[in-house]
Amino acid sequence: MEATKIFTESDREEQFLARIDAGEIIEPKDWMPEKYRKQLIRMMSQHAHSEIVGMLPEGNWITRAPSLARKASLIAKVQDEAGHGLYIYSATETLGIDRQELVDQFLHGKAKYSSIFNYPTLNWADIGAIGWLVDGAAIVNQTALAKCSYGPYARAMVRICKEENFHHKQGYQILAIMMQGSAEQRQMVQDAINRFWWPSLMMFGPSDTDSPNSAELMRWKVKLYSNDELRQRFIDRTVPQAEAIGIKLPDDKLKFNETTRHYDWGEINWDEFKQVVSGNGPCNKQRMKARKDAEVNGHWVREAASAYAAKHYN
Ligand code: BYC
Repeated sequence: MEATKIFTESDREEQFLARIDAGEIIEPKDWMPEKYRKQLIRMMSQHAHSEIVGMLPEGNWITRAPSLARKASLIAKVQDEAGHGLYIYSATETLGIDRQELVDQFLHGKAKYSSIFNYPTLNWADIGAIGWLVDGAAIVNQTALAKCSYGPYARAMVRICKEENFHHKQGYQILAIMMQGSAEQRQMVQDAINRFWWPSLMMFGPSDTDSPNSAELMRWKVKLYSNDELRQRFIDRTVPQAEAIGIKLPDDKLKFNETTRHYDWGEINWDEFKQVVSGNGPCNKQRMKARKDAEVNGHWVREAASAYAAKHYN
């Protein structure tokens, strides 16, 4: 009788890496290293929290949008962000963690969210800047993630990217129209871009030499490109869009390099990035308070929904 082969942990890990190398997609019921599962939970939950917190700076302008049409499209965008958060929470739950646990980690400061949402939205052009720059950066990052090795995350990204493309276009359109308006309107746009350009570049994370998670995530094809590669891709596609509508990006070193065929650009203020990520950005406290208040104020809704589900669906 043939002996049954006992697979050790390292055999399984070798098989897993062979699957990754062959470009196979990992599904929730497949064997995966514990570190892969943990890294995905960290990264995906940070992404979900970012989508939810991202509703706050834009939600700030719903009551003050300059027309009914602008109000309707802004409401739709903010609602889309809620949907993105929920898809990604669901995708994260396939890794064997409960949504409430993820939310608790966030509310207790144990899970991060994107630095970009700790900046205030001071004028209407900021809504255009967020759509154009923040959603533009998100598209570059998430188009790559739509091909990542973990099936539920990759599939969530496909739909999210389609919606982000709408957001990107509505943001760019807001700015393009304002740039054809009065001197004051053009000044508002320039002011918004001056404030949002560098924080948008920070969305891609620390530079490659300072990114502790990248090597592992790239080995597992969760990340297909490094932080700096995606940042460069975003700059290369955004500069011509700025020029097309007469926006000046606030970087004197920004210049097309004929040899590399990419734009050269200046230096990110990494001290500012570290401050914002560690809780000391302009709006960190305000954002956390808003989310904590929402958790408390929404308690009765969750309780009522659970009671209804227990009565009708169990
Ligand atoms: N902000 O080793 P690294 C959106 C943290 S939502 C805060 O390079 P990794 C949208 C990082 O977590 C945008 N923290 O990390 C929504 C790590 O800390 P921990 C969110 C940051 O994971 C509404 C440490 O720094 N998108 O698009 O390899 C409206 C070291 O970094 C940031 C996603 O989350 C940051 N910017 O790479 C419109 C996409 N950067 O956890 C738009 C998915 C880094 O070790 N996530 N950190 O304590 C990713 O692609 C990657 O997680 C990142 C970071 C590129 C963000």
